[in-house]
Amino acid sequence: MPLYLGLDSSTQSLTAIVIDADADRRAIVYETSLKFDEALPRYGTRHGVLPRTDPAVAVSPPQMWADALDLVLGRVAAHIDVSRLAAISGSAQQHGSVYLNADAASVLARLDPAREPGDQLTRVLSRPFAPIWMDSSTSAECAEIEAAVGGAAALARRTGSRAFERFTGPQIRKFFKHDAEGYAATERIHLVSSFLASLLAGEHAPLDPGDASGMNLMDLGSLGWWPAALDATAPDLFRRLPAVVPSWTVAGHLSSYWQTRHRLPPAKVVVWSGDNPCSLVGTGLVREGLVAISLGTSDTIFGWMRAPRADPTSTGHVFAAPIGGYMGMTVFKNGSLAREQVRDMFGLTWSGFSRILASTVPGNGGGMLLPWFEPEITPPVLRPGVRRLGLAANDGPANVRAIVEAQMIAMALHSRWMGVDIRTIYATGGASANRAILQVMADVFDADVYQFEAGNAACVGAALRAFHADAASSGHDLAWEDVVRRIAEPVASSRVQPDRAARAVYEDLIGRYAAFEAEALAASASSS
Ligand code: ADP
Ligand code: XUL
Repeated sequence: MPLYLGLDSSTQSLTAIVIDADADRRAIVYETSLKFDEALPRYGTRHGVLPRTDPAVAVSPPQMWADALDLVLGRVAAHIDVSRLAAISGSAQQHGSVYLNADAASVLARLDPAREPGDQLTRVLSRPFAPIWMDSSTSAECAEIEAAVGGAAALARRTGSRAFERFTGPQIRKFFKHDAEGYAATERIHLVSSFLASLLAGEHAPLDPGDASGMNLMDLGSLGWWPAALDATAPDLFRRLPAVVPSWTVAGHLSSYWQTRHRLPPAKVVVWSGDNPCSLVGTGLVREGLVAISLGTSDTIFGWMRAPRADPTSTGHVFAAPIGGYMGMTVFKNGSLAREQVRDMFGLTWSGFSRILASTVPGNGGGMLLPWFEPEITPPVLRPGVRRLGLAANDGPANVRAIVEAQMIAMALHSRWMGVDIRTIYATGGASANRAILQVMADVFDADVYQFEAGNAACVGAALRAFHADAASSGHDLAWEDVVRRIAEPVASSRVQPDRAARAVYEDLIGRYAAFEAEALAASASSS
């Protein structure tokens, strides 16, 4: 029976999950993961990002992602019966872009299997590093693009989002403005997802509409490029972009490089998507009215939507969903790394952090903080800085509770636009292993929270997308409810229930937090 491989190239790590999709034996049969910083120290990244002097700039080396793929595929080949591997798909951190020159097509097709891929790709990069989703250096380009298409609301109506600094269109514009020669030498601009799919297939791969929605370039209605947005971004952009194809398209087959290097079969390479669209599948959110929260490097809250519903507050996004239809999402940059900062400030381990959460009281006696260690996406904060109210900066326990409460309250406030009455939350991402954090989530949202067997729903979603696409390519249109069964289902016994006594506390605190946040935003607007 066939096996399906899902890969997830995230900010900090690369994960592989193999599933056996047989109806009777359906299960995850192999999982492996590596951290970029630890497995590939020669690239010098910290948390997957190159050292930063300007907090607004965040870039990573594309060769590192390629070498990670090589290491992980080597492990997969050593642990599974490769003759059963039918199809591979992937998930990647969204928005990041890789710029390739005219030699890329021939180099991708003829990589030397005796050597690692990263080094061989250096000569095809027309921009040495890839700007990633943590970059917030393109405010000028955002304003220019919005002005050229008739304003932020017009851009949001067509593409699903107003211009955001990390979105690929503004990043492309910045490259064109600051390095016109590099732009001229660029033959193809890939997202991380289509770059890695191209590497697997040995030829330029297309994009799926889910990940293409994170560019400020795609028309959500037609699922094709919106000419006005392309014109507003950079000249002659259309020919540099991959085609946008349905998420279940088979882009090619594993190239001879991988067949020789790791003795893998010519398995189908299914178009990759972004990590959040893949997480929608991996948490089984294939119907309306449910939400998932991913606590990864970024914290995100998202749910499936039948029809696109714009966020009147302009903080959220509407993306095409990889199962058809749409997804609403709100993204926070100060997620896991902000929690880690507080953990490290007070010399704690995660279990110490959890014990504090369990032994401090909801509401923190009114003490609050705004968790803006880094420039924030939601709400938009370009000049970072943690603000505290009724909270001493050196009070470890109170700061631990305050950061998690702030993050959960911000998520509750800024997801209201989705119009979902949240009774149940599916939790995923690295920090979803922490039940003390999930208890604060349950209390703030007054909702039940569930965990999954595999903490990485994006990777599970990629494997399930490979399964679905393999069937679709042989004429079997599987229902998504059937695709996700028994793999993307929450663990029933993992339920974390809200504490009823916390309800009144949080009703009050959410209002006070909203006022505190609004005041801080107004103060920073008036000082700039
Ligand atoms: P990404 O996919 O964005 O690279 P992950 O979903 O793998 O990130 O999450 C990684 C993060 O998970 C780490 O930065 C770490 O802070 C967090 N994490 C891991 N274990 C725990 C834990 N027990 N409690 C809280 N956070 C945790
Ligand atoms: C989504 C976003 C992040 C990245 C990294 O819009 O910026 O969630 O996908 O995970």
